[in-house]
Amino acid sequence: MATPAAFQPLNARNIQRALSTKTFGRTLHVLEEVASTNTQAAALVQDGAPHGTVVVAESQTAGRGRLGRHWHSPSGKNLYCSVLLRTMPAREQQPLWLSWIPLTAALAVSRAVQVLTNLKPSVKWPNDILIGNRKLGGVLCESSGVGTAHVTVIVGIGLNVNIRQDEFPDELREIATSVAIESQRPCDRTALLAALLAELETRCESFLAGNHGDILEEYMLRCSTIGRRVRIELAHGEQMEGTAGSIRPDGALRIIRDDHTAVDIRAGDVIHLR
Ligand code: BT5
Repeated sequence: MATPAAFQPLNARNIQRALSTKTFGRTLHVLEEVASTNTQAAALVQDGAPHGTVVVAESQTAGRGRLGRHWHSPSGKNLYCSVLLRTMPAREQQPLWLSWIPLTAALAVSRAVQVLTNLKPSVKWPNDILIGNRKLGGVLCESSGVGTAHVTVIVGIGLNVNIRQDEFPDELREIATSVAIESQRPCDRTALLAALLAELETRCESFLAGNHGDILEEYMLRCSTIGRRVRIELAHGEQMEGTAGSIRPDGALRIIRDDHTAVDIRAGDVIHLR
């Protein structure tokens, strides 16, 4: 009997057949094991890889989160991929786009999961994908050449697809989830990757066409941080508590503190308190 799609290994031919994109994934590297798809994509930048190149791996031995944190990347279960962005808006729009790319990627991932399942993941500012309070996926963007004519951004996406709860290590079991756990059925990773690339490409094009407001509006609607009591952990160990008010046009999170002053946060970890 044929193996159901959900359990088939990823391969370039099947992924490319499933693609509906113009550019994203048309140059595609599918690897069995890699240290980090972001590191692999960075090496391809040096070789002149085109805009929309995708690296996807069955497993990562040194998958990374932000600030050098570890990303749990067991083989054959989930999606670990990196998308190379080279097409940038005009110089003066670039800082805005660079701050919106991670948020846009989180939005694309959550929308792709919704398209293929009965689930509606939220985004936690800036770039976590959640179901309830559990983490379904995360985004790590790494840029180079900022301020020059050759800016590149690697959008790294980790998404838990078919991993079971008992397969997570102890430290993640209570805080992480997967598409299969939530929808109670396995999910076809090839179809999910193709949907994700389509959602990401559409939003990147939309931003570059000047429709920045549409992405902000969509993000606000999907963001479970808005209206929540939150603690922000800033660099250097500083902390702040307040209520998340809104997302600013530049992608910052506006916090209203208990003394009613507003602070815009551009980088930090957010903890949803209640
Ligand atoms: C992220 O970092 O959420 C970004 C993760 C990006 C991973 C992708 S995989 C493809 C590409 N190549 C890479 O090397 N990386 C990218 P951060 O917000 O810092 O969250 C990291 C934290 O999430 C960890 O400290 C754990 O608490 C938790 N975590 C680790 N692995 C997880 C997993 N598989 N599912 C859910 N949570 C996880």
